Amino acid sequence: MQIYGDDRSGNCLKVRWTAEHLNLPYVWHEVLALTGQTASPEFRALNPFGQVPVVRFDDGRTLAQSNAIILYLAEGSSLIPADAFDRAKMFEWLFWEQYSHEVVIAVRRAKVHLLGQTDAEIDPSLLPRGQVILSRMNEHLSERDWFVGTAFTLADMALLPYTRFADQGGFELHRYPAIQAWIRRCEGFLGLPAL
Ligand SMILES: N[C@@H](CCC(=O)N[C@@H](CS)C(=O)NCC(=O)O)C(=O)O
Repeated sequence: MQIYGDDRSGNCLKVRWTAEHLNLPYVWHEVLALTGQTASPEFRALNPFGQVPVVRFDDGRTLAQSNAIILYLAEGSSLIPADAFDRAKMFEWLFWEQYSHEVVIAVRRAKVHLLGQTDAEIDPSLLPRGQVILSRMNEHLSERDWFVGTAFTLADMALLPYTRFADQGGFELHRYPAIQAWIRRCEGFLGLPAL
């Protein structure tokens, strides 16, 4: 399988880490977002929406949207709970990640860290909205080790990369000790070096 992704992107890292964890062989093609590379006709042929990550399988079929990709790769594995309710809770976090978390935490981090924008250029609502999001996660993780059930699932996989990068967006992770402990647990589970 060919993975087209940008290693600075949390959406892309989810896909890489899922493939790594499941020992799925892949070739990584680095495509830099925010530089126009995703707008080339060659890339648009892979993903007409012009976004990474996108995966091309050996039979030529392609799949975009990070959470759709990790769900497909992890089908039948322990990363997806067998219990229907736990599986639905995992989906609850996956949808929340894309609709509420990524659009705040990842967007502010991209503006600060990747685009070098100043506070004056950035939507001022992103910082307080992100703080509410991180507080909500910290509260949830104060009572449990993983987002769903008693084991690492795709809910953790999806929420990990941009949460781990949150400091780069001006969010102070030291204010959220349960999140920090969860990040260390995830790094241990996935074999990632600490940032
Ligand atoms: N919902 C999509 C979002 C993908 C996305 O926003 N990708 C960004 C990079 S993280 C991108 O490729 N943007 C196009 C560009 O900036 O060139 C997913 O989860 O895969």
